[in-house]
Amino acid sequence: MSKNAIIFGVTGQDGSYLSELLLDKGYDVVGVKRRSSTDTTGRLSDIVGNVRFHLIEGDVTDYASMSGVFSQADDIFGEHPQEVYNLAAQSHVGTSFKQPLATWDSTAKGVLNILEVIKNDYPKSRFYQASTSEMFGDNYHETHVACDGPGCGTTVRMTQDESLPFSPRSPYAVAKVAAHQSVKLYRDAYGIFGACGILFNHESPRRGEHFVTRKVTKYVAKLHWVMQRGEKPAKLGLGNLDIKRDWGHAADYVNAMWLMLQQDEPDDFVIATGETYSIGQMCECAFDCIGLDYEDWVYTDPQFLRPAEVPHLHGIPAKAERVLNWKRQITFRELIEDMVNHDIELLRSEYV
Ligand code: NAP
Ligand code: F7E
Repeated sequence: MSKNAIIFGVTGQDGSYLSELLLDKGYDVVGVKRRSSTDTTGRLSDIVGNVRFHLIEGDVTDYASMSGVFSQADDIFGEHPQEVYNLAAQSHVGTSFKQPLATWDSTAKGVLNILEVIKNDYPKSRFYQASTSEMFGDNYHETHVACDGPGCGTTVRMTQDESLPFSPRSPYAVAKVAAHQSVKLYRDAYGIFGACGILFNHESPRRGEHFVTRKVTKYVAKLHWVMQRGEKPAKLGLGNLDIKRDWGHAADYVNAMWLMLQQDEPDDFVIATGETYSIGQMCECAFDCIGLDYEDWVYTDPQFLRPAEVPHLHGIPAKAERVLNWKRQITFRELIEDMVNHDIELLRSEYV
């Protein structure tokens, strides 16, 4: 039997990787993009034109629009949508402090709009919700572990898994908790197949340019070319360099989304690498790709500090490894090298 899926947020980083994954698996895909005055399909350039990929317009903040998307997908597939992936959100944490209501509308209310359409008219459609490690906020499990080295004793490991209560630290995270709990409620109350992936940070060469990894790899790429001309660029302003994140590759993470909708029962899963690095260590890795020391090029700019922070993320993906048989394939160093090399190539025509 042929498979089909709707993807909300198809123009984003994850939407593009997930579309490619599903098309490779033989799915018919309806990708939903919101109306825009400029073209937002840059990340989809490899698949626009594929006869099994159908791009339609819709805005998750509008119930009528969601209802219309499902009807259109019905017509395109010739049957009810089998799988529905919701990746749509205002996903920048820093921006959510400046636009809390717009963030709420797309990130929380948008999910309820889709859940209501499923509950009312498409109860057999399986639903994936893009939950986030940001929901844990400043909460973590503490474990004392032996550390290497003479006289070292023990060290405290701070980690997050599915059993940890949420403690959101931004308007974005508050909206994501509301969405996450709504999916759980619709699962328990109405029997909807709703699964939430609690994904830790994942990046790629397609990452938005205002997230910290891409901001750094773009700067490193520029530095690479400008130095070859014997010029010296301005330094890079960043926020807090001591914050720690668990960074994986988006291509690995969309596979986990798909696996969650192939299970017999819906459930929630932490998807992470099990490693954590500070922003400073990430910079070190990126600048290392071109043989430079980041401390010579980076300074702290207060405009990038947030009113509240999530200081330490370190996910334990044991449940996903056990139940989904999922494991990340791409290491942290490979991820950062992939991004730096991509950004160097992107700038080549400007400098050569
Ligand atoms: P992204 O690149 O920012 O993509 C977000 C997508 O949502 C874009 O396609 C955007 O459309 C769309 N969108 C925003 N508001 C919308 C609306 N009102 N109606 C319809 N579409 C709307 O994010 P991502 O990194 O791919 O992440 C995908 C999802 O996973 C998001 O929900 C994010 O919050 C969540 N998440 C991400 C990470 C991560 O580290 N990447 C980790 C955990 C969870 P435009 O192109 O028009 O802006
Ligand atoms: O920040 C710090 C910043 O914006 C990472 C989203 O995909 O992952 C992402 O959220 C850390 C933060 O991602 C700068 O304060 C320092 O502590 O790259 P980011 P994020 O906030 O972790 C989660 C899992 C999601 O769900 C979100 O959708 O880096 N930081 N200096 C900086 N961050 C930015 N953006 N820019 C700086 O200059």
